[in-house]
Amino acid sequence: MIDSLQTRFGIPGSVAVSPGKNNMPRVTLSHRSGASAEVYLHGAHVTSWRNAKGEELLFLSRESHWAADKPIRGGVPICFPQFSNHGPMLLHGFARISEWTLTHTECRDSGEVVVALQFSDSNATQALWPHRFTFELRVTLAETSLTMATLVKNNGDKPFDFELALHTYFGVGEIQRAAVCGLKGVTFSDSLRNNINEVETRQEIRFDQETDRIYIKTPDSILLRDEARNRVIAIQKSGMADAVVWNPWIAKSQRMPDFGDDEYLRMVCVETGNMAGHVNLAPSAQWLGSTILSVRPA
Ligand code: TA6
Repeated sequence: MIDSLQTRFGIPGSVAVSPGKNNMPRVTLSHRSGASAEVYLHGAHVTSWRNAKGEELLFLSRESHWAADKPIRGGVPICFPQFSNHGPMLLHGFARISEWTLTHTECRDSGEVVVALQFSDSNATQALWPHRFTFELRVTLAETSLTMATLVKNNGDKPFDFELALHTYFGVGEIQRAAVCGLKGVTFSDSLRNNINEVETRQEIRFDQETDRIYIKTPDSILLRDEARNRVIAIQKSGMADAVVWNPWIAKSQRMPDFGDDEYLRMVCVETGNMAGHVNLAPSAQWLGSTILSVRPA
């Protein structure tokens, strides 16, 4: 199957389909600058984004599962049609543990490298969520940016509500020298304090304890400062209302079997999507949302 995908979708020097961890199908995007990215068909899961120097910008746990029935720990899990435990489904919904279909690859004259994957309803999803849908993820790699565009289509004859998140795990040099900026004045729901709402007062959110907050209707531009590595990652969302900031810190890290006890020191999640409220999609309608990650020296 991987060989036939490579034959159909491979582009010499730009796109390769090959066996990844545990022989799971993986698409590797290579930009002429030296930047690269990897996307698994399992969950349409972006597992790597490297800058032109080959430095990894995302976090991937050394303890991650690589199994058909489990999410990959790290990179960019896709949460859909439910975020967290906001409904009756398994945590974060079924999209991230489903097998997606590779539908398109492209290397543009500008040098950008593109891969698109699709996921539609099945008997299995209908049993969990009785709606007909198509979800497309389009990943575009440029020299200093990675764009993830999501499209959800309602293929049925009745409206449905969904939540969606790009649950991005960023790598940082040292968590004590990392800061998330741009959320001052935004109302957040604190998942660690019975979901109470408060207003963020800090211009720079820094980390010295478990942090798990859904920021509601945030500005579209958020910054992650990685002081230890002297770099800034700009997070620019569009069509996505909310953001989550999460670091598990010590105790939760120890409770997660697919996460190293010390790995909280080198990661932070800044997630984008609609997690504080549902998107309602009418029959035949489609919803578009995207997030552009770009990296620059601090
Ligand atoms: O986005 C934050 C969060 O909801 C945390 O509460 C934590 O559960 C995290 O997602 C990871 O979820 P997972 O199911 O991947 O362990």
